[in-house]
This record gives sequence, C-alpha cells and structure tokens, in this order.
Amino acid sequence: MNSSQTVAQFEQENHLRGFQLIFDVFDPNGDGTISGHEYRGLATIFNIDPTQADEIFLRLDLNGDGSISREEFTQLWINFWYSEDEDAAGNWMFGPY
Ligand SMILES: [Ca+2]
Ligand SMILES: [Ca+2]
Repeated sequence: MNSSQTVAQFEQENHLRGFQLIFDVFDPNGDGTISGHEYRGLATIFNIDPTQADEIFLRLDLNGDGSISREEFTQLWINFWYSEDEDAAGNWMFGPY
C-alpha cells in the first residue's frame, strides 16, 4: 500500500461518514427511506423550489418506486463525489448547481 492509497481511503471513509449523517437528515422519520414528502421538506434548506424538488426527486429515485432507499442514496452519494458526468443523478442531490 502506498501513501496516496491511504489518503484516498481516508477521504472515502470521511465521505461515507458524511453520507450517514446526511441520510439521517434527509430521513427525519427514520424509516430508512427518503419519501418525496421528506425530500420536499428538506429541499427548502438547500433553497430548492418545491416544484423543482419534485422533479429532482424523480431523478434521484433511481428505480422509480417513490422513495429513495439507503442503497439508492449510497449510489447517488458516490455519483456526487466521484462522477465526472455532470448529468449524473447524484449531482442533482442538492439542487441544480
Ligand atoms: Ca423516511
Ligand atoms: Ca427508489
């Protein structure tokens, strides 16, 4: 193992820890999924318009079952940090920047 690998791992662990915190914020009732209602409620924190929040939620709900599971959120979170693709769903997590 070289030192750059260690740094990358450290960063990844930090991101995953952040992910747990963020997920809990997005899931205030703690049932393990983020509903459209929960997302809309939190979207206001990020200054996202409620109408736009609904559109973004549809992008984030990768399998279209009406809620964002922890697995989906993990995927989005990895997208957000690591994807080079500006159109990746994860990049919409905090609104259209
Ligand atoms: Ca929930
Ligand atoms: Ca889903």
